[in-house]
Amino acid sequence: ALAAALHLDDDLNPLIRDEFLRDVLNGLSQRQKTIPPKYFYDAAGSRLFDRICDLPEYYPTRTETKILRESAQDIAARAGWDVALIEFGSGSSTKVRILLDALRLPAAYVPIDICGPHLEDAAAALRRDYPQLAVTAIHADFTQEVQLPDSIRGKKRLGFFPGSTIGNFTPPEAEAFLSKAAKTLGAGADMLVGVDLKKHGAVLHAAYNDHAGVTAAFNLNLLTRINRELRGDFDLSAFRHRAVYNAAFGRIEMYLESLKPQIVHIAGDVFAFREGETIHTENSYKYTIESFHRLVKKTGWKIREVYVDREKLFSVHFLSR
Ligand code: AVJ
Repeated sequence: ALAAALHLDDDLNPLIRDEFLRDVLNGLSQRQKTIPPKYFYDAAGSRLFDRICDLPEYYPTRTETKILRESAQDIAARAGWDVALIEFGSGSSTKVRILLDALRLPAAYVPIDICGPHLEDAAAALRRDYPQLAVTAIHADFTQEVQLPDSIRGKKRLGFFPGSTIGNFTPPEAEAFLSKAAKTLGAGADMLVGVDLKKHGAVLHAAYNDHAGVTAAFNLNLLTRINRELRGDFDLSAFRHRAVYNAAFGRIEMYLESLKPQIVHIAGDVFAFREGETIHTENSYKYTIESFHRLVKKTGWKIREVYVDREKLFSVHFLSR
């Protein structure tokens, strides 16, 4: 209620808005124009992402959900009693319910998300469905330093980073994030990380080029957001969504491609696009179990268990400090 009264949404949170402007002006001044994927998640973008998760081509969500259901008891036994569950990039907080149902008297749930309105809605729904659970929502960009609430001081922590959100980081960034999370969560903490696995390029291509065009709408919504929040004048019909699998880098790359030579204004600045010129909007790295474990070994975490579906599409890793 306080957050709603203060209008703590992305459009009006001055810290996040200033950084958005800086990152967009900076990113569009590079030779390869680029905008960080965290800016996809305004209220409309968060809703579009929820629709992506339900697409027939987008296998990660339903596969990870199945893995979590099948491993929930094992996860709960490893995590123990009275843990504080902290989720990085919690979105609609759907998957965490599988853990909350299996964990032994969880002490608290701390969802962290960059999208204020989506976070508050998800937190309210959880408070309704889990009245015994202390839910402390943190509206923040988890790629920056996040201060955990005093209410979970002294509690054993379980970090939750599902969905292969870690794939948005380059491998060195992923390593740095895991090292920082180890420090934030503290001694004795555990962490569950969902990681998408390398597979046939055609399966990956289909997952990011869905027939219904939801991924295209999600990508293009970034331009709508710039138009609204940063006084931009992007013509949405003059750009198209592109997603390709770069096998050499082991990653899906998403772009917005200019369909003609054109000039765009943002907050008084001018940007020229050639026909075919792109804005790089997202990387989504894919790992093998071995390559992810090599990365984890360079951080403060030990690998306790890995849960995988039968088809080896997706993996969930249980890490301990
Ligand atoms: C939220 C980063 C895991 O990379 O699959 C889905 C985002 N982009 N479709 C992903 C996304 C296009 C998603 N992550």
